[in-house]
Amino acid sequence: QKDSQFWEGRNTIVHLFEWKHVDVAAECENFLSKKGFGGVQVSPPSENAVVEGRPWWEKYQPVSYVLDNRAGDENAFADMVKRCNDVGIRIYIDLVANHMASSSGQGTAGNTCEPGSKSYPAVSYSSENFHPTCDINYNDAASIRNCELSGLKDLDQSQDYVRGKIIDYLNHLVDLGVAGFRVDAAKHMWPADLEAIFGSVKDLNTDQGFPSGARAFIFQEVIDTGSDPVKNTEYTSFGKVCEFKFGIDLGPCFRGENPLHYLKNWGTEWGLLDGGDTVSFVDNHDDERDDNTYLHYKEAKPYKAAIAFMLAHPYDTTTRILSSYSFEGHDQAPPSDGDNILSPEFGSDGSCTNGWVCQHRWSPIFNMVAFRDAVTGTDLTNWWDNGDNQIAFSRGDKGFYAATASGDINASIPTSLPDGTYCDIISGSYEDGQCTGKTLTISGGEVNVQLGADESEAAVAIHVNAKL
Ligand code: LM2
Ligand code: CA
Repeated sequence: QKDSQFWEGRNTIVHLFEWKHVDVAAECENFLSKKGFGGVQVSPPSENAVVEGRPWWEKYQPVSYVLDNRAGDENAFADMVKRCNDVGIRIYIDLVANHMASSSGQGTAGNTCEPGSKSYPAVSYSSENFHPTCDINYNDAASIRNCELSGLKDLDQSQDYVRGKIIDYLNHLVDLGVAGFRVDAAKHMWPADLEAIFGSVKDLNTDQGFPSGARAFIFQEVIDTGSDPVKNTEYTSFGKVCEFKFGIDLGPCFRGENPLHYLKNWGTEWGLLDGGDTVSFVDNHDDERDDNTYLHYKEAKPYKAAIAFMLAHPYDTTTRILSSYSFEGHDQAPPSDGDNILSPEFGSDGSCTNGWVCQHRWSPIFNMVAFRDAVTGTDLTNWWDNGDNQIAFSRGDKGFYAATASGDINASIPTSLPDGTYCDIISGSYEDGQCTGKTLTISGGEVNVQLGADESEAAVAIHVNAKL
């Protein structure tokens, strides 16, 4: 179903890509719960193939549904979910159910598999549980569902036996307190099979704070950019879908390749699905590696302004932020010491140091999560643009955002926020009644905006909870 199960007054899922369970647990307690986040997407937690060089993508090659891989074992997983739920942070796992490993040998929990003969005894799956091997033809919907994605052995989810194994895995996760599932490669599975599987998963665990009768949040990876025979709308009757057009269209605007003022009617008029059916994001773990249309951490200035726009905008959706590690090539492993993934370390300013980028700890990003909480329930008002690459808007009487992708903004812009002096939470933070960044003044119903194109940030944002 489509309810994220966030605590009231919380928003946004952060994907703590490749983080260990023990570190996620600490982050829920020390940071995410204090900054207003709603939940965490964790990398696939079940046993995966061990691939030479330990690339991140070995986690997309399941060997079994035993909870034990480089992120931690079942005890660590259970402890993480409990500690996060206790402070109001929901955990969503990345569910790899389309396929099983193509790499042979021992998996991370010590079980073996033989992809050549499609044998995964620890589940157990054998060759009759898989579709016959074939290469995907992307012009044909049946081939997209029944053939092998990158040569990974393709499970037949129409079989009751296969459904039962996946349902058992999901029920176990629900018992441990998870709130939902990011569905990997959903486009490569039949919607009717997924609907049957998710419909059979038990209600969320009331011992971990979920209301009685609450159902798992489903958000599915269906890459639909318009040209494909598989439509994301085939999947929206029983869950949400990840809206890839969001980042594809937003990236060029903030990079200065498409005038920002076109964002005036951002949302369904741009061809995005209704926000009630989507999870929005500026980049994900695949796009930051493989697709330069999307903005990502290496283009930090427009990236931060675009994420701030996403979090300021009322397009009604579940927002998601990627938190990743610095890398050069597609295959680069997470920060590690031999076979062990390293825990993130933090500098005195709270930023991560040892290879982890930690976008969620960048102040313009986490401050905008607080902005989104502060403006809940308001509409977009007072749209302003200069006919080109400068925009601004208010969220009723609660918040205001402005950005430039070229040229300096020197303007007095009408707003419904009360007169006064506010802290710009993009250039600094509001802490103990003080502002560490720029301040903006509103008088006579107009906010005076000075934002130079050569400043280190491309946006400003103020809200009622950061008023001086
Ligand atoms: C996804 N969504 O549908 C994930 O978001 C994406 O990260 C996964 O690919 C993909 N589906 C499969 O779950 C990653 C990675 C690939 C990697 C696969 C499987 O981007 O590079 O493929 O996981 O580990 C690797 C090799 C590839 C090889 C394949 C099978 O890179 O060259 O294909 O394993 O051996 C022959
Ligand atoms: Ca498939």
